[in-house]
Amino acid sequence: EGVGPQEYTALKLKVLEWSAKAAEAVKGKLPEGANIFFVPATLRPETMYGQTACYVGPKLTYGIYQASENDYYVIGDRAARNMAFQGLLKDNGAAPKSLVDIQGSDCIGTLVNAPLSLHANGIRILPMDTVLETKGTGVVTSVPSDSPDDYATVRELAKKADYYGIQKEWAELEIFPIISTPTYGDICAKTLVEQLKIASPKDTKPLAEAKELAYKEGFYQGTILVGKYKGEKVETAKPKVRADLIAAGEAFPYAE
Ligand code: A2H
Repeated sequence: EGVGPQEYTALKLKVLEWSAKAAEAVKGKLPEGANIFFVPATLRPETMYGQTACYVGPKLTYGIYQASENDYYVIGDRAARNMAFQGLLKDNGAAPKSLVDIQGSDCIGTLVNAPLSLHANGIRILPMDTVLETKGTGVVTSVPSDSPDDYATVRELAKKADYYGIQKEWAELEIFPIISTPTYGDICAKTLVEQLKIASPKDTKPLAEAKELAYKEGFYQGTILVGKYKGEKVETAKPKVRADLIAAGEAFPYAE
């Protein structure tokens, strides 16, 4: 992508109910009353109304790091070092220590609360094989209405739920229209995945093209369909949604 630093929005998705394996892994290792958050990094905070799941790399290892008195973040090790460097953790030394290490696959099925999501009862942690350990926090929130990668992934997960070891309905939460675009309609990721005949999340080349098209169209032509900034252009609403999330303590700036 660009050459300058990426200014991400790191979103705090609070754990409501651990998967059985994760519950076992964290047992006795975190203080009573701790708030634990999965922390995806996003470039599209204005789409957060459309979150239907949150992805981890099933083969990646995550740590749980203390961020403040009561807040703990589930993130990759590399992200933890970056966050410490940016003063975002409790221990901001060169090698912050996790309280627990946990395999991505063990987190699958965990129920989390996603700020702004129209799915107010929570969304599930699901596997995404294409999550990179070297980008963001290693956690990716899923907005299948506006991200072709996310759309291709939920569709794959629903199709092969047994293979992925998930409940089919976790990948079939309703996809609400979040942004209206003149060229690709109100659920632009779906339109693009279909137009470019993308069959799976492994169709890297057409997915990269779809991503580029969706991003440009959404950012420059898109209008928000829901929430406080309904009717506004994405370009102007985006910084406002981000600022609101940060002011509410539901997100924080994260750069890399
Ligand atoms: B975006 P850039 Cl709606 N591995 O957030 C793979 N992908 C990752 C990642 C990782 N470790 N960390 C972040 N990402 C994704 C929303 C979104 C995103 C929408 C549309 C497009 C889009 C919801 N998913 O990204 O390479 C995250 O997905 C397309 C550019 O740093 C993050 O923003 O530019 C984006 O990639 C960051 O990608």
